[in-house]
Amino acid sequence: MTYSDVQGGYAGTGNINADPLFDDGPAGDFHLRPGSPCIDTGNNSAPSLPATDFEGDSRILDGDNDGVATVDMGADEFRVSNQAPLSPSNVSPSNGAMGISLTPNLRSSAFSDPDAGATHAASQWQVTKASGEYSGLVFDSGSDTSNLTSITVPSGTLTNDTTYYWHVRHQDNRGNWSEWSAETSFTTLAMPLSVTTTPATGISATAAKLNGEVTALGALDFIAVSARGYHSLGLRSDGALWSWGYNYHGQLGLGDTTKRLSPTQVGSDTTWVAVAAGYAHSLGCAPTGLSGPG
Ligand SMILES: [Ca+2]
Ligand SMILES: [Ca+2]
Ligand SMILES: [Ca+2]
Ligand SMILES: [Ca+2]
Repeated sequence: MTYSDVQGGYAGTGNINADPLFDDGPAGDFHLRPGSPCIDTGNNSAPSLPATDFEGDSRILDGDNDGVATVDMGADEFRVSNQAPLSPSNVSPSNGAMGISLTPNLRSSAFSDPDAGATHAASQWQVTKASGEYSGLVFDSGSDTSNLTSITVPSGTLTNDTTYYWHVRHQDNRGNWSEWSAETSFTTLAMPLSVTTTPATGISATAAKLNGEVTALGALDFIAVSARGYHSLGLRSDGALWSWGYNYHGQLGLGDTTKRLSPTQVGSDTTWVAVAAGYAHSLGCAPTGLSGPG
């Protein structure tokens, strides 16, 4: 006798002595349970191996999900269950998060599957603008075999100051999809209140860098802005005029030629009603007429 599970043990190749983990042995149910030592431990080249087990399951099946089909010991050929993975959950961004970038990294919980040996084969990610409405999608990764538990939404997909809803599902190595995760939402960054000029032909790298350095516009309540090449002007709702940027020609109207990386008020007048920035000069309009700060 070989390749058998014998209580008390028995000499011979492949024989084992272990609880075979029958479903209900005393009641005559000799189905193997998951984890039984009889699964995939038989001998495929045993003489007169039947094509099916006692209940018609074909022999030989891969019962331990390792990719190699090996016959089981005993009357039963264990058939691996083929259940869907557990529904993942949305990990980040956290639900309701604000100020999220336009290329957020979406992250799901880890893959989990009730079947022994199951592995994570693919995920699918979907982003929508309408809660619970996934027919008109903003983004759909499709069946994605590389971004399994996180994905970065590609640039050009999302827009500023918008609330998005998303969900994700996991697929196991047997092709089963989980249920979709419970939807969560996030809101993208508000549109930054900065004036970015499209650099004209010939604009220097210094000017482009300066545009990138300018900060701190958020607190000012500009009702009109004008920008040209190297500098910008902002008109506040109270009639005050502010300028920032490059100042080689004194175009900021501040009485010097020092560049400003954040808005600086031009004088103390609060009578400005319109502004226009030139290439190397600025014009402001007050009710009394035209005046040039720089
Ligand atoms: Ca196997
Ligand atoms: Ca087997
Ligand atoms: Ca069976
Ligand atoms: Ca499974």
